[in-house]
Amino acid sequence: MSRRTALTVLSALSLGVGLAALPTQAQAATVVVSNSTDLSNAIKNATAGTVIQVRGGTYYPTATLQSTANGSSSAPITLTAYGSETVKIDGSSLPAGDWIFKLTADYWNVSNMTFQNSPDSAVVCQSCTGTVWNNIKTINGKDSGFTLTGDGTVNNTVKNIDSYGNYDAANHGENADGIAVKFGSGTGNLITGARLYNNSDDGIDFWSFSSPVTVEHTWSMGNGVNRWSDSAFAGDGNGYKLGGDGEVVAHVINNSAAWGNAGNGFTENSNTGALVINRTTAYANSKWGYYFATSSAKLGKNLAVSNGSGSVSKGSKVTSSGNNWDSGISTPAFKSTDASTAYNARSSSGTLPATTFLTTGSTTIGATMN
Ligand SMILES: [Ca+2]
Ligand SMILES: [Ca+2]
Repeated sequence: MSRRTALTVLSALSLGVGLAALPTQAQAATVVVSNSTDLSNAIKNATAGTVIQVRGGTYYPTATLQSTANGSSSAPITLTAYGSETVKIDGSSLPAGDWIFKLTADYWNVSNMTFQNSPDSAVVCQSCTGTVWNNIKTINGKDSGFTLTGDGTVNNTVKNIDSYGNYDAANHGENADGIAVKFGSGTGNLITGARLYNNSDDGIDFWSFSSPVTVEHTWSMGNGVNRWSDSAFAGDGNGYKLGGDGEVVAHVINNSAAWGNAGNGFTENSNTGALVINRTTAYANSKWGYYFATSSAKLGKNLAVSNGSGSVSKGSKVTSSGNNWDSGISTPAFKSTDASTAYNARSSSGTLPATTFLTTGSTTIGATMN
């Protein structure tokens, strides 16, 4: 070996040692953060397999937390609370009109944290594929709590979310929904185990989304009630607003409930598609329990009680079978009409709290409330 060759080998070795300490894209890195700057950077710099663990506390980012980096189905990017610590991301220090958290990305798993006091929408996932949201709260913001939007919104799961108290004062409450899946398309999106309540506009809104979304085990209540002494209040207050803007789409709602909303419990909102509404309960909504005037909805085994305008308004194209307004179907008695337990803390696994509210014990009609 010549002297020159030996030096080259030595140089390469020392370089190699230095490089080995740097993370590469192929390596999964766990990052633990405890301040807003580190949180922002960790989200910005995440790559497939990155796990971001956020220490307990309340964080006040001064710019939207955001990423366009994709995980993959085998190496998602994870953003979650550290251990069982309580994490709140608070939008109070953001400029007016900014969102707290925005992903334009695929395969993120976000869990166990609260996004609160946003000056606009709290969480927006734009053209996302394969994201999983579990045990998050989007609360007390100035537009919709949680939003999926854009074409290419595919196979996302929103599980065990609480979204409440959202109110867009600038528009007198006209727009702030609990969950908005709006202005976009893409299949395989699921909302399950959600509580959507006391928002100024609707609990769920699927305005101008052209692909079917599935909702199950979800409660939507108390939306569209003017809780802000807004003299020009303009919230709609539908529990489940299932269309709009000319879309014709067969959304599916299973085993879910709507109560105490200022508008309708469940409504097509001009969607003429073959919506499927199955084993749901509408109780004490101010307008109709079920309003499906122009769609070819299939309403099956639903239970409507004490809604202001009546149980159902349905057009000639609706298929209605086994609902308590259909002939020969009786109305089982509720075990409880006291909703207080429905607002209790969730189970340790994040599922809806146990309640007898609106349960009947029936195995054939209405939501099971779990
Ligand atoms: Ca509205
Ligand atoms: Ca709305």
